[in-house]
Amino acid sequence: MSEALQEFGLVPFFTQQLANTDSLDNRLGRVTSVQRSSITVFCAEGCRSVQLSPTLQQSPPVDRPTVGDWIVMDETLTRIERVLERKSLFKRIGAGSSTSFQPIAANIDTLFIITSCNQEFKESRLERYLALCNEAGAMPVIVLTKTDLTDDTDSYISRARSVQAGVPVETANALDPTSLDGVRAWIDNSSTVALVGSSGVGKSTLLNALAGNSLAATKEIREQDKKGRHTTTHRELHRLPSGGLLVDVPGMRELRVAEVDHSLGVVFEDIEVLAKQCQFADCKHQAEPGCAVLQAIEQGMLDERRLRSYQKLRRENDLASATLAEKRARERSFGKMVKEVKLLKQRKGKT
Ligand SMILES: Nc1nc2c(ncn2[C@@H]2O[C@H](COP(=O)(O)OP(=O)(O)OP(=O)(O)O)[C@@H](O)[C@H]2O)c(=O)[nH]1
Ligand SMILES: [Mg+2]
Ligand SMILES: [Zn+2]
Repeated sequence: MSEALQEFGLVPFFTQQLANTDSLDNRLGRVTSVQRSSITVFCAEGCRSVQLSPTLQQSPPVDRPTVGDWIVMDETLTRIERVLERKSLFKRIGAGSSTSFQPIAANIDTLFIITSCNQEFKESRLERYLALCNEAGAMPVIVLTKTDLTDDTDSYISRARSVQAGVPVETANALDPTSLDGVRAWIDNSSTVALVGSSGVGKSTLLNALAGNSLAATKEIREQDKKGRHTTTHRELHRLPSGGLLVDVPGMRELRVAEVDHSLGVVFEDIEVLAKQCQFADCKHQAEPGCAVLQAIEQGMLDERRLRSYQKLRRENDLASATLAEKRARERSFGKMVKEVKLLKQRKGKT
């Protein structure tokens, strides 16, 4: 196994998927960026710009190579022929009216969910990210940036800790390199970390501070509403000079969920445990008698905001998951019809 590829996160999970490692080693690569018209891959020869094979071009967006994917190229090293099975995939429902999954980063070990100590901080946004992270199969770490802008970092820490029991919370002031030890502890030689969060929270600034030089562009946020300016425009996998791989992701405006049923139970385990004690098994926790969830709110054990957030995510998830299931069923029956027409044509040709 090439040392350079190992430094880009190549582990046996991927090489085991190859029939003959020796002959494929030089055709193996990792996707470092995906832009509208080109894909960049790191391989034994260095970085190359490549295209997709016609089959991959026609596959659903979620099956096409995304940042972090391990891929096999053709012999000329100009085309991606195959995407290796992924260890993890962070994805969301595409923005706008889209009803399909958009892959964000593949084969990540850890997700830094980045939020800043100012008015951008919102528990409900973190809950959304955590549900998607759990579904992706990555380890979540909440990173609170801009600690230099508040006198009360502790209150942000305790709010961040309240969104899912046991999730680590780290703090960072990008202007002070000595404040980054906690964050750095999650980065090691061959693991991959993706940086996600709203525009302007300081993802690229953190990447640069960890790298010790300027790998990505950064820009001031708007003074009046503290919103970012969408400075990073495409996802990119960077290798730190000291080792470790970081995926810088553009700020996300919209983070819609679907098929996170199980993960909502993980993030909101406290509510689901309480719900089991409600008098009615189908309790909606609205005004029913004997509702253990409402009782916990009354007693100050559970924040009402958290229940609202849970209910909103459940509704959104149910709706989006049903739409996806319908779409898949439609596609299946269309695929079946196309096959039948082909078969019919073949038979006609023979007679
Ligand atoms: N005071 C302070 N400013 C910070 C810190 N981290 C980032 N900033 C500033 O926040 C602004 C936005 O930072 P970026 O790194 O561009 O934010 P981003 O999350 O990458 O934004 P997008 O690329 O738009 O998603 C810049 O002006 C940074 O200097 C910090 O810890 N403290
Ligand atoms: Mg950025
Ligand atoms: Zn109830």
